[in-house]
Formats: sequence, structure tokens, C-alpha cells
Amino acid sequence: MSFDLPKAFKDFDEARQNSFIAMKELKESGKKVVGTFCTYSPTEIIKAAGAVPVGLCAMSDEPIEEAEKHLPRNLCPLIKASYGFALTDTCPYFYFSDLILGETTCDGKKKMYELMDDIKPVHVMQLPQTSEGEQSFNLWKSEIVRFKERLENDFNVSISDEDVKSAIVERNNERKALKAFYELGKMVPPPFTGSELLSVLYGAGFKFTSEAITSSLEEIRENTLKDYEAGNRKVSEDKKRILITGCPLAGATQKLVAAIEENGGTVVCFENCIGIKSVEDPVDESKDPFDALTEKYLNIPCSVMTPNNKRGEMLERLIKEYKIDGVVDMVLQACHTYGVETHTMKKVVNGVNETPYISIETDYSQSDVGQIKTRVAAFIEML
Ligand code: BJ8
Repeated sequence: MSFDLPKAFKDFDEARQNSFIAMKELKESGKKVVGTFCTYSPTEIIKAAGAVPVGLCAMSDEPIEEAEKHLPRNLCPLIKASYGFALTDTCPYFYFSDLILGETTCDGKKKMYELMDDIKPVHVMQLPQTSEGEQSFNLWKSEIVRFKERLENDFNVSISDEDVKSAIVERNNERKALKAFYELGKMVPPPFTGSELLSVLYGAGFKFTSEAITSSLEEIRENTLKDYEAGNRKVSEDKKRILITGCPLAGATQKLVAAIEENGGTVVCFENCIGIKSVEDPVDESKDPFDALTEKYLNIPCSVMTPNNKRGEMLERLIKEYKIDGVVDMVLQACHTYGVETHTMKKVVNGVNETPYISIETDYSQSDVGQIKTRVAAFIEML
């Protein structure tokens, strides 16, 4: 039987919509579900409790109007939409979640969790403001232990070190499969479009067993390579190679990827939380599991940390590895941490062989599509 590659990409795209049936079945079989909002969420602990983690970060503007009845208008759209879906009970994954996990990342998110807790129980982990030093390590480790205890208590389970270790191995396998796939973006020309890459990165989060995640990723990787080796090219060699960094991107913000790909560019690398940032490094399987998890999650180069030198270091490396022609930094409106970091990131990016950089501020509406296209077209033209 021949493999339908375009359909395989579409299947990942549709995973979020369709997988609520799989989620419903899991619930009916007695599984507990924990909804998460951030890459700092130690999903290994959720798995070690025998529960299922599901990402809830909302990417559509549908419930924002309702959310603005409780939240200020000039707040990041990701926060408003996440709260809006909870408030309007229109996200099946929020509905099926027994517990919501939040972290004290940015101010808007941590204050929103206080309101969300009135809708469904929210466990908030106290994330240190810096990833450096012994104090931060000890605080984050104790928060991971406190989260484990919360799950033991709420779900009436006991979580051993062995449970955590095997969850680490499972999650590492998922990371490895995802990494093997997105690294195909290093090829010149890449074997997929940026939209296809994004649909796989996004859709993989809506497959709920390790086997489903790894086998579907291995299958699509293998078939993408076969297709490429047979001489099929989806992207021409003269397209400018773009890296997207900044706030999490998917759903409504896919307009940015479309603007790049309609104007002579192709996205070969997503550095943000939908892409490389969350999966690049595995958890060290040789260490004490709680030490290893603490180390892994504190190393995530997010702008909520100060300083956040690791983001610049990662960008420098990725620009070289992916042969990047230009970097686009996507900042969601009212996101202060990523907004302030644009100044530093521009310097870092320009410092790698004078790589051009542009920052684009946007929200979840479609009202700025024309303006984004104009700016992106001008940027790509000068590459
Ligand atoms: S690890 S990027 S998922 S915090 S919500 S900071 S856009 S104002 S999402 Fe994030 Fe975790 Fe970091 Fe990743 Fe800005 Fe909006 Fe805050 Fe945001």
C-alpha cells in the first residue's frame, strides 16, 4: 500500500480536533487527566501518576470577548483565550481535565490562574525567576516534589522513583522522535513546508500514548525521506530559510507562517515552545530522577527567566545548523518579557554573520494579516 504523505501531514493537523474522542475513551477507562499550559510543566510526574497530560494553551480568538468580561483587554491573547475557553466550557480537553497545572511564569498567567481556580482546581508551581544558582535548583526541585504529592493525594496513587524513571524514558523517546523529525529541516531544500512542520509539531501533542506519538512520528519521517529521495521537492532551493522565535505559535498565529511562505520564504526551524525549545534536550536518565527533572526544566530558555542568556546561545547555534537567512521574532501583544527581549535578540541574531532580524507583534485576530504580509515581504526581499 502506498503512503499518502499529504494526508499524513493533514492527519497531524487534525489531531487536536479529533483526539477528543481518544481522550473521552481514556476518561471512560478511568484515567485521570491533567491539563497543562507551559513547557515548564514536568509531564513525567503526571505520567508517573498513571495520568495523561494534555496541553491547553489556547490558540484561537473565539472566547476572548467573554474572557474580557473578567480580564483586562490589554492582556496577552494567549492568556485571555486560555481563560476564555475555561470560562465558556468550550474546550473538551479542559472539560476532561481533573486538575489544571500552572506555573508562576509571567504576571498575566499567574494572576489568571487565581481566577481559573474558581472554575476547576489549579495547582500552581512556584517557578524561580532565575534558572541559575543553588537556591533556584532547590526551590524548583521542591516544587516538583510538591506537585508529585498533590497528584498522589488527589488521585489516590503512590508514585515511586521507579515510576518517575520510566516516565522519563517514555518522554525522552517522544522527544527523540520529534527531534529526528524536525531536524529534517536542516536539509537544503527542506523536505516539508513550514506549515507542514508546524502541523506535526502541534499535532504530536494531541496523541496521548507514547507509542502513538513515536510510531506516527517515525512513520512520517521515514516516508518524508523516501519521498525526498524519490526526487519530489515541496520547496524550491531559492526560498529564503527562516527561523521563527518568540512566543508560542500555532492556531491564529499561523498567519505569520503563511505570510512568510507566500512571499518567497520557507520556515525551516521553530525555536519557540511549539518547537525546539521544549524538546531539544532530554532528561538525564543516569541521575536521581528529581534532580534530572529539575535540571532539564530549569534549562528551558524562556524570557520569563532573568537573565535568559540560554535563548541567545540556542539561537546562535540554530542559525548556523539550519543555515538560516533571516530570523522572525513573533511577539504576542502585551507580552512584556518577549517584547523586552527583542532588543537583545536582534543584537544576538545580527551578530551571527549579520543575519537579518525582524520582530512582529501580533494577536489572535485576522485584522493585521495585510500589514504582516507587507512587512514580511519587504523583509524577505532584502535577504
Ligand atoms: S516556557 S514561552 S509556554 S511561559 S502567556 S509569556 S506569550 S504574556 S507563553 Fe510560555 Fe512557558 Fe515560556 Fe513557553 Fe508572554 Fe503571553 Fe505570558 Fe506567554
